[in-house]
Amino acid sequence: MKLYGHVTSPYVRKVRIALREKNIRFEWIQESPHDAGNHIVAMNPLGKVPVLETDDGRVLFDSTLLIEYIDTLTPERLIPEGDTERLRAQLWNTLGIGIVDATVARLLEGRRPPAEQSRSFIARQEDKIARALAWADKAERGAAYLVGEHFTIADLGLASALEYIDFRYAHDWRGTHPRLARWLAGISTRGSFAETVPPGMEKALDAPH
Ligand SMILES: N[C@@H](CCC(=O)N[C@@H](CS)C(=O)NCC(=O)O)C(=O)O
Repeated sequence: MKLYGHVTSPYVRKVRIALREKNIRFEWIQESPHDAGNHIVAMNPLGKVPVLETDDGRVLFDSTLLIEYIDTLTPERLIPEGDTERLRAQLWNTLGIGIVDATVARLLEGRRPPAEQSRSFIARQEDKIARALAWADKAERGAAYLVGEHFTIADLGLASALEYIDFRYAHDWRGTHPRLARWLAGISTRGSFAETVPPGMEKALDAPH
């Protein structure tokens, strides 16, 4: 199968982590929807990455759907099969998606010409991230994994979101959320995380917090 998307996209990274966790081989076509002449809009009318082309020629888009598809390809599931556990795990993943969405929105607003930037829009995104961190720190139960006894979509979604904060909105969230920081330190050592760190992110992760 072929995965389309650029290396710094947090949504693309989630899919790469899922593929690595499940030891699924794939060809990675490093294209951004912002590149001139890119193939993304021809495959995804929304013009976003990640996009996946399956071995039987289907084209799928959106990281959440791609992980759902990838999860069906091997028996060990990232998305728990029981209704209650799946709902709990997907709630954590949804929190992670919201953190990434807010961090991306904040980043893009900050890249507009200074005179066009909205300070209140940026503050709203920062408030969302702060509330999500507080929610996660309170709800986290102090175990290696957020749901059940294994690594799931909950861990993938939240840990990749927290590392994305370090990459694009570096601030001392660990000082105020030590439990969450401890949990993340464990997840970050996984091969799937260590091997998918985008260039420039290593420094952010190693920086003192
Ligand atoms: N909900 C989508 C979001 C994907 C997304 O926003 N990707 C960004 C890259 S980080 C993108 O392609 N942006 C281009 C655009 O919005 O025009 C997913 O989970 O895959």
